[in-house]
Amino acid sequence: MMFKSSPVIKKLEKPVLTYQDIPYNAALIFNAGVAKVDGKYVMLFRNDYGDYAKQELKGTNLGLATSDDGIHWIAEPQPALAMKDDEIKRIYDPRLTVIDGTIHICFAMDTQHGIRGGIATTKDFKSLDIRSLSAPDNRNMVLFPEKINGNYVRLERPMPIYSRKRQDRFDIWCSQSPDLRYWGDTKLVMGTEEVPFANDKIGPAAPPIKTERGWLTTFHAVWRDETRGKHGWEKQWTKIYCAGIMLLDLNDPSKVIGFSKEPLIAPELYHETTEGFRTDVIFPGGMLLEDNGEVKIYYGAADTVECLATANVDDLVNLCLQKD
Ligand code: BMA
Repeated sequence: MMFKSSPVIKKLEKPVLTYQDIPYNAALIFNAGVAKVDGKYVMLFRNDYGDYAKQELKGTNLGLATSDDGIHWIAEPQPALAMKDDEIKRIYDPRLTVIDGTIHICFAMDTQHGIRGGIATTKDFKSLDIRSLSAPDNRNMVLFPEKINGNYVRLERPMPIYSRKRQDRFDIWCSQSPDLRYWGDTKLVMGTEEVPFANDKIGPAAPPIKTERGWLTTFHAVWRDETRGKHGWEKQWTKIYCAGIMLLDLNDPSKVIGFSKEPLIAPELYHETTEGFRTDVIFPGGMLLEDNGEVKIYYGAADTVECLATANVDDLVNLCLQKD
């Protein structure tokens, strides 16, 4: 199966951040969350550290980088955050949402008893005030940037196994909370079977942005091909990750107004398809709407580097509304 990015997408030819830009031990720099705070861009990225040349990974921490233009990034001298104890193995794949001036971080947490989705607030990216941790297995949580009908809203991706015939048929769900702590009123947003470029699983990607026509948001979609052999460092990597785009109802974000039946971003460039830990992976975690209508989409590529693509907001909305 060959996938192509939508013509509305412009990719930067080179990644915006790689392990070579990091002043401490780093190997894979990817799946970052990005926000604009007081006019400055901040990026919280995942660092699987170890030795890139030897293809050895030793652990995961989160690093912070800042930028004046959203393109050129400077990493802080030390890692920002890590979490590990008898129960917690690591936290990873952060997504950032600013709500009423407060930075919220959604993250995945691997524990001895399963994968939990966490939501925290932070003032300085050095410590987290954890507001909720889901029951396992759940991850890819993203928060909407404002309360809707008085409640916080998140997209999430629980991982049912027994009830989905022991296959990865994981879907996108939506929950609400009055206080970020107690979550409920959970509704299905989109099932894997609805997405023509997914035969395995889907999940939320970057936190949504608001447009006049609805909440615009990316998702990741996984195509599995068991005939594919070695791609990247491991013996076998059979999955291809593309990004999709959808529009959700402003008043009830569990309702899909429309979505593109074709991928928005597909793996095509050398650092997306050929070089890296798990090639053919596009995994957006940050999406920003600029005043001139440009949308910046930050995505991890090949689970190895952090990249940027841009598109016009109206083009993205039109892709979702297109009838096929
Ligand atoms: C998912 C997560 C992501 C990763 C992706 C591709 O299940 O682990 O962190 O980018 O797989 O390996």
